[in-house]
Amino acid sequence: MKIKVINPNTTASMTQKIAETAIAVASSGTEIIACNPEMGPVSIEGHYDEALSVIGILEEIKKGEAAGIDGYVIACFGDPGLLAARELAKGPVVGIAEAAMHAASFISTGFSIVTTLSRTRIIAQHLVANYGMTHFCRRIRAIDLPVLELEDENSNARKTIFNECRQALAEDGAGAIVLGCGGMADLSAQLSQDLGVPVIDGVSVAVKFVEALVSLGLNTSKKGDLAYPIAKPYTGMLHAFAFVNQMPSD
Ligand code: 2AL
Repeated sequence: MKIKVINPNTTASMTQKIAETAIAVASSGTEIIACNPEMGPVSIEGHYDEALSVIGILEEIKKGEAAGIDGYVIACFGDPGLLAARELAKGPVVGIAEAAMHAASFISTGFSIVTTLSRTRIIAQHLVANYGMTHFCRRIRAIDLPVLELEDENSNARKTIFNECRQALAEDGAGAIVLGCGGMADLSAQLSQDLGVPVIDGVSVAVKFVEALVSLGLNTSKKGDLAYPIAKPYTGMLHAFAFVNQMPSD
């Protein structure tokens, strides 16, 4: 099967890191196609970045549908454009935040999220509520480092994340940690080992969830609100985004 893993920001080094993580967990019969949009923010650190990233994500989904992709991962912790992507896609689309939170709820009774900038905590908070995870999420913590610091080998991001996770375990009553950024995808194994609790990277679990759904023949429901978008003209710069070709439904 073919799974397209979309890094919603346009930083190629982060896309590469996400690709390596996805390939490492994928089954032998799974082809991972990792990409980032051509246009959009270099990092997603707020509502504005998130809103503008969605156009590029949808372009990648549209290209994926033409290329026969079986399922998608949206690899940014805000799960930007998730429902819009599901409208466009035949197969399953899974966001890394929903994947990580659901996985954490299977293996602990409470988790803490460790994310990047404080201003993005509200995005995670909205998702926790939306996904029915209020019962499980103990606390949303921020390390207050910009997303692109995670790409800098010389930054102290790793140490800062480790310390925040340790504090979460000491103070929050959490049994697991959810990493709150796609750029943290390479850190979960080492952190799990060092901290002695499950530290969950959403990229890995989202790939495995998509594999499970595709292999069970479970596609996005095309009944109701996730049906293909309504064909109508789009004006101005968004002219090319009008949905014109009704995808074959089954
Ligand atoms: C993210 C993420 O996962 N990728 C990105 O650019 N911004 N979210 C976050 N909270 O740091």
